[in-house]
Amino acid sequence: MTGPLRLATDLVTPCVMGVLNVTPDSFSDGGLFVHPEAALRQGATMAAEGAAIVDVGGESTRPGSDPVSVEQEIARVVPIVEALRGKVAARISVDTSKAEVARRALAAGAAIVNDVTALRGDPAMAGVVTEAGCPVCLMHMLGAPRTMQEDPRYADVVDDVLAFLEERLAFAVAQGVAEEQVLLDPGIGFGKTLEHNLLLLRHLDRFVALGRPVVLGTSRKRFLGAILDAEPQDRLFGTVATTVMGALAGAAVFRVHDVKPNVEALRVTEAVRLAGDG
Ligand code: 9MG
Repeated sequence: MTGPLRLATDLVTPCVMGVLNVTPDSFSDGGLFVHPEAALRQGATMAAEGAAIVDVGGESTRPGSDPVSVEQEIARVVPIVEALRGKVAARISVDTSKAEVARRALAAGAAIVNDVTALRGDPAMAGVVTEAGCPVCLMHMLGAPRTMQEDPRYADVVDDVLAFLEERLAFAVAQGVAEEQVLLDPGIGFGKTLEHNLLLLRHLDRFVALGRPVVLGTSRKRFLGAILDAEPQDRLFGTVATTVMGALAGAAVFRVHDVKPNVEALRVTEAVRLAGDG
């Protein structure tokens, strides 16, 4: 695969983005994949199970987490991107809000930037994305990971998150990012109560109507634990339920830890959704 990834032709059918946290402290898999061999094995497994994208992140964004330095994040992420590049049959995205981390990861072979701050975290990030001509995911978050779950409030969560994403899309385009390269994400769990998350999922079709591919990240998240009274490793069936609902609403990319069950759920959902279309 050469040249920048073009979203318009590459990410049109729903696909899975596998989560590869190379952090010691992520909420459900912290510490498991910090070594390049373990990360490479996990990336290869996720690709073999059908992940179109492997999302490599070196800073935890779980509620209450502390930021890490640019140097530390580069030291975690870049060797893993290099280890995966050309060896796994999936695109690599870099989960970062730091421009220098994104720049180094793109140079090492990443093809997509997943920025949970939607270009608000680092004023240089839009330039890095524009320069690379790569896809970028802009996600909604209220506040910062450290404090975002402390009494989040909205006038109307769906209207507010929609307005935010429209504003960030316009900002990105004004900064030179091609509109066709932008993905949008309502940011499930990022400064949201259980009710907020449920309303965003129920009204996901309104995000799809913005006209850009929608990324959905529900995997093993706390709101599923609240509904199911289950620990992260026991939230798979709840995650799969949201993948199916998301696909029916028209979401494009499903960011998950458990690739195979979600890929299979998507394949069945798509088969039914397209039945009779020839
Ligand atoms: C890094 N990260 C954690 N959760 C996420 C989500 O829901 N969406 C995106 N785009 N990234 C996420």
